[in-house]
Amino acid sequence: MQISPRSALLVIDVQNDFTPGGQLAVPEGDQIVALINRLAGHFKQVIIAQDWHPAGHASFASSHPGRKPYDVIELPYGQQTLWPDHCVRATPGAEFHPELDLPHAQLVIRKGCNPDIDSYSAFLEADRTTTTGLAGYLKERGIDTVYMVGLALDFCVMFSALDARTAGFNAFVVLDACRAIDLQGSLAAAIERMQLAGVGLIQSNDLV
Ligand code: VGL
Ligand code: ZN
Repeated sequence: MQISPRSALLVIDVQNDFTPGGQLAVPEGDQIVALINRLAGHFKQVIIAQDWHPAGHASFASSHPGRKPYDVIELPYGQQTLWPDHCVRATPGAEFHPELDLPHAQLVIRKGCNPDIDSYSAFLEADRTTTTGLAGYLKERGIDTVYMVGLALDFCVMFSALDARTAGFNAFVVLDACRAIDLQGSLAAAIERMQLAGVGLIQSNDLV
């Protein structure tokens, strides 16, 4: 599989809080970092997504008295899984994993910045209308294909991949460069949703 010059690599949420020792650690989340660094060397365009919440964010269980992490509640925009406090902006947990090494990345897109709205996707917030501007950035740069890697496969990677398809991009997820949270079957459900949406599910050795 050739990487066309009109491709971008989108590196999603490889942050301390999502790796072992963090507040919302994804199992083996640190084990993809070296592979992501290596893959990124094959792309001219690298974009990094960073979960970046204000303290007291609506997705935190601690913001809802009587609720605990992993409860699901109804917010004005729909169902919201509640999480431990994580990726609070400008804290060490929100920093990139120390071994992530992407010196040629040109854009860091921060998401989940709105205190009242979560954003798993790097394209659209959970109200499904507020855009991050990423689709416009990619289109203005002539990019038609997005490869996605990072954390978590069944949340931020999946929603970014689905939204990339909706925005008209070819979308691929490099499965061995991702890890999942897997809450109540969420990994299997994510794979099925991505397949139905025409997201290509590949392995890194299909690419390099
Ligand atoms: C994520 C839960 C909450 C992710 C972000 O990066 O997949 N998951 N915030
Ligand atoms: Zn988050």
